[in-house]
Amino acid sequence: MDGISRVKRVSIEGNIAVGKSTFAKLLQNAGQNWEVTPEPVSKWQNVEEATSQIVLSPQQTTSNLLQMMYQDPKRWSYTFQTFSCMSRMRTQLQPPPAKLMQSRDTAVQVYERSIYSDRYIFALNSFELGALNSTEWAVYQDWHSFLVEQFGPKVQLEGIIYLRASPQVCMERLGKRGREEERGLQLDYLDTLHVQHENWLINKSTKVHFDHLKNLPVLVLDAGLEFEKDPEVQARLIKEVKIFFHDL
Ligand code: UDP
Ligand code: D5M
Ligand code: MG
Repeated sequence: MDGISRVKRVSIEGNIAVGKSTFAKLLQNAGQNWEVTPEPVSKWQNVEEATSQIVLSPQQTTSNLLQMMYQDPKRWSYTFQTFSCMSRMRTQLQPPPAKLMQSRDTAVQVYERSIYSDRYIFALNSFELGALNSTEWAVYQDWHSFLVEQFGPKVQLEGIIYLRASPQVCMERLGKRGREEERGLQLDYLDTLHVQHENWLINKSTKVHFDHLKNLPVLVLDAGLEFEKDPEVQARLIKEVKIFFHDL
């Protein structure tokens, strides 16, 4: 096996503000044989910078697509889904760093969310809530399937870590984080996203369209525990992840 195909790919999934980025940092500091790629939220907050479009005048404002989507979901959800999925696609197509390819032990590239949660959590949820209409949903699914099929093994995952907590806990953490664009988010919205995660990763009732996703190992971690400041809880969670990686 060559270096690239020996590196396993795993995504961290979970509701908004459950603690994915916090956990990703802990994981990054806990081992040499994995590399964690955070979610590119800043790109969605400044589209011109992310797409290298030159800002022509100081008066010209930058486009915060995350904010636009939350302020006017029907107008901007489709645009947001195209941009977030493209940015995740780019991330998942990057070759792993040399240190992982040279590693003799199990090496793992870890992503914060994936092109699969984009579709089976957010885009699906947006369609069910009416923010994507049936034409937009059909077009989205068509190009999403086409891209995943074209890129094949390059964008496949070998496992998923699901950080699971109640929507109430996520709501508290969301408030604590205080991201400006998310100020108007209601518990109801986190409830719907929670159900999407449960249907996809626990009940397996979400219809998925790619064979490799059907029997993907899922490690469920109790993120309802306060892990950010508790080294004992952290050690327990990291131990579970190490065993999961070892068995991939
Ligand atoms: N957080 C917390 N306790 C935890 C984990 C996270 O209070 O055990 C806080 C963290 O400091 C941040 C917020 O929850 O203010 C959201 O965390 P993060 O950005 O990691 O969540 P994500 O949206 O990436 O899942
Ligand atoms: O996720 C970052 C923020 O981006 C959060 O407000 C959810 C939103 N997000 C991420 N991906 C999508 C898609 N595909 N559609 C709609 N909204 C999305 P966080 O959980 O804070 O790391
Ligand atoms: Mg995050």
